[in-house]
Amino acid sequence: MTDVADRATAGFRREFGAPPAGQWAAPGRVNLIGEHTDYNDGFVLPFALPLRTVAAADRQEGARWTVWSELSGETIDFGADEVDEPGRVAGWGAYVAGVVWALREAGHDVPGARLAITSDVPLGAGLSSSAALEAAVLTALVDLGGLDLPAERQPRLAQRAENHYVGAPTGIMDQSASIRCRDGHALFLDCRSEGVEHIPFDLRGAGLAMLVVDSHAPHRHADGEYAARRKSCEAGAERLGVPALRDVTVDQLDTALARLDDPETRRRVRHVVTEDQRVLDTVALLRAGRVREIGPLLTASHVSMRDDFEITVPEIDTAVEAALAAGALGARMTGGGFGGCVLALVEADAADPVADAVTAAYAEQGFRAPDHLTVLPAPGAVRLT
Ligand code: GAF
Repeated sequence: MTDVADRATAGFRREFGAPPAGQWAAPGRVNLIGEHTDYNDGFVLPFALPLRTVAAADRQEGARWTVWSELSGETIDFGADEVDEPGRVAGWGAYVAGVVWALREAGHDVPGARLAITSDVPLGAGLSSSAALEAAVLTALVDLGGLDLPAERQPRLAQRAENHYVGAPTGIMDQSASIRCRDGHALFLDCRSEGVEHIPFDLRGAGLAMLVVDSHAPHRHADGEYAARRKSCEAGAERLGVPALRDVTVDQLDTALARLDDPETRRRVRHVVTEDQRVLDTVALLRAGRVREIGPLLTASHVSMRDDFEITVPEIDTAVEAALAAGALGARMTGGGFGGCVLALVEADAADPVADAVTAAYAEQGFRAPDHLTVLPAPGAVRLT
């Protein structure tokens, strides 16, 4: 198959009979650590994948947007009327229309445009294909229209598209990762201030590799469960009298837990508070160049997601256990949960044996065979041509 960017340009030419004015690429992500902390105003540490969504685009007259998607094979067309009424553009088109809507809502003079969209980011694997789509479209429209919207303000706008137009109550991590990540670095993001620090993450230099295993576990009620976790966290913060769970430190945790009478809320709070600390500890190790030592923090994060936040599924737990038993230095589910991918930090020469061990464990359990790839931190959204 040809390169994702070449396919976007070829698709644009075929659909619209002319070359595009440019191409904009935005990556999917994995989250190294810091799960379900973003909407609690906490800390996250994602990095961008070398898998990208590309928008080849050009301006067109008037407030009209015409969009071809390689994946669906459809071309959709909508104007300002449809955009201004959330719900009128559905399916994948809602992510595109949502970005136009959020820009217009924020007072930007959004240029009409024709776009051709291609992607290497697998759908439904928990690798942020939706944020990659939003970010590719957003950066294309910002550049085409010469809009005054610096990169640091773009994630909030893309998140608004997802929350209010698409209707998914997600935090700000995925859009920030797709837009703000840097090659060779993980993105340490404070989700309250939106301040970032680019943390060098030199896996190769440390003789290590990051294995990403796609569990292929069907997403079971993921949307409703995500919203339920978010509600529990908000209820916990309210009961504790803090603006968000970010405001509870690990030193205060026992006292805080003693004030909560609902055992489920206690578990949710414990996950978020300890997870924030694990992000800070991981960042401290990476800053000191002690990459190999982050393994136990990754595994502790997984245990917390499994036992306290209760967002893992048997396929995911099997992958983590098999990877650890085969010698991974640490392993955890990445992303929102109820399926998706597992990260395993491994010695560079152990990636294949660990992947084989996971595949064998899946066969033994009768699960559909997993896919895997090894990844290095890639750049965030960028104009290609
Ligand atoms: C999903 C959401 F989109 C993110 O905002 C984040 O909450 C994540 O789940 C869990 O850490 O990817």
